[in-house]
Amino acid sequence: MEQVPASGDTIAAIATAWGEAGVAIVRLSGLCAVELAKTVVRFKAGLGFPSPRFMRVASFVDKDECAIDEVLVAHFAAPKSYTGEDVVEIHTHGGSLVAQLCLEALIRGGARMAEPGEFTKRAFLNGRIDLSQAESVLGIIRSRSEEALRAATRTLSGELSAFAGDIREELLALQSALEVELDFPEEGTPYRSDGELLDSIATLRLSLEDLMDRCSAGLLLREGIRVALTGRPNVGKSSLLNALLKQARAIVTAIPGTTRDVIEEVITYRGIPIRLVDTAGLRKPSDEIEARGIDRTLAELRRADLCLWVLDGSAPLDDQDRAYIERLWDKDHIIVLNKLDLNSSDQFSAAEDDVRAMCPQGRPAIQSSVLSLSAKTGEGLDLLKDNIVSFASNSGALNAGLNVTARQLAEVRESLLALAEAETATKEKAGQDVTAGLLSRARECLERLLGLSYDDALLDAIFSHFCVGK
Ligand SMILES: Nc1nc2c(ncn2[C@@H]2O[C@H](COP(=O)(O)OP(=O)(O)OP(=O)(O)O)[C@@H](O)[C@H]2O)c(=O)[nH]1
Ligand SMILES: [Mg+2]
Repeated sequence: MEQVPASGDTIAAIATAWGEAGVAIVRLSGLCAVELAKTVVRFKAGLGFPSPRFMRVASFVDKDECAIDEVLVAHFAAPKSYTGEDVVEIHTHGGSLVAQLCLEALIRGGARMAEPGEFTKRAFLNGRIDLSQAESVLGIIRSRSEEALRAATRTLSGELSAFAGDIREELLALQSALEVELDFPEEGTPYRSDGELLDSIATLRLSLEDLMDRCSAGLLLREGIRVALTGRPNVGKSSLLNALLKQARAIVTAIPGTTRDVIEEVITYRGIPIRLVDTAGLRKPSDEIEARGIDRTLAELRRADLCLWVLDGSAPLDDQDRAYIERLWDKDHIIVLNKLDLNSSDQFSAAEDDVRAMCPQGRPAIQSSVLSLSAKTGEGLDLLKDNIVSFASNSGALNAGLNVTARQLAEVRESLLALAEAETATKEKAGQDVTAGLLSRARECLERLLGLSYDDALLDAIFSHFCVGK
């Protein structure tokens, strides 16, 4: 076999999932990608390594030159490849063994096993994509619904970079104009009155809010909304979970205290993943196990985006129900009156009114609704799902959602906060230097979002979420 100089600079990994499949792909990237590939593949007589952007059939051979598999070799030359370096892909037959043998041979030849996400990291470091595009690659891999996938693709195609990039440039222009006025006051009176400055900041804030809405929508499309099914024992929480899933996932019995642990399942409705979390009924626990379950219920209640508080609508509300409902008014919730099949709909309407009447006047803007359904017959389930989705899509930006990570969303939020402070500072005449400083802070957040400024720790944090081979 040919020997090539060891090169830690050339990375290799299996890019396809482990397990039986039609093909498996071993990917190489770096200066020695072609040389390394040549050590493990043999082409038919008279044929050489494929030209860039071509594929060619070859034999994958072991160290004794025995053919192990018939493979396809693809070649993407630098700089027009995914990573911006020489990339070679060896497509073996599926199943894990051949690809594993091929990878091991390449490593023996001098390639280094790629870290998770290292191909995409190289694409970023070589200027092929910016950081927001790199993170959207992960979004594409993780998408569970078509809508989430579209949001990720929009981001990969550069929509987020263009949008956030434009806002960043406007922030920079405004900040520079203010700094010029500060540095050269003798040039004359400031051309920008406080009124004009406020108008410019307000316009930028609107754009940032729009960006924030689109990013929140994208995150929601990918991660879904977390909905906790909570309530007293025996009201039908697990029955509701099963009915929404259309499968008997959780154990249901007439014995109060059946569910002990948290059960989490995802359904997709109108393109939005809904994470349903069934919990143990709340009451004074009868044993240690139930007590642990109830601790978990309380933790889920805090964690959920939306709480479904389930009541047995066929029984009158008692003081304990009222006490629990009183405590719901701090959290977005839907109150569900279950077991509609057991009573007349008039009785349920009266019960709904009863619960609505408990809503204290003038509470902060939480979202709250009350509806009746039957987990047993399925009546009212679509209405419930519509309510959950309309709660989730409150921002109205779902169709334009941009795929972002929680990190990126936090940068947009931080930028918006700095801009709001700049607005206040200008109104309070705190001085142009203060406003300029806050505009600069808002801009820096967007630069971190776009990856115009980053450090190794940030890159490591981002790419460690990727799979090996991407
Ligand atoms: N008629 C009728 N019975 C229901 C309905 N939903 C649940 N039940 C019954 O109510 C009882 C309790 O149901 P579960 O789903 O186990 O109640 P749970 O709230 O999960 O109870 P815990 O796990 O003990 O907290 C069972 O006997 C169910 O068959 C419904 O819509 N109509
Ligand atoms: Mg249960």
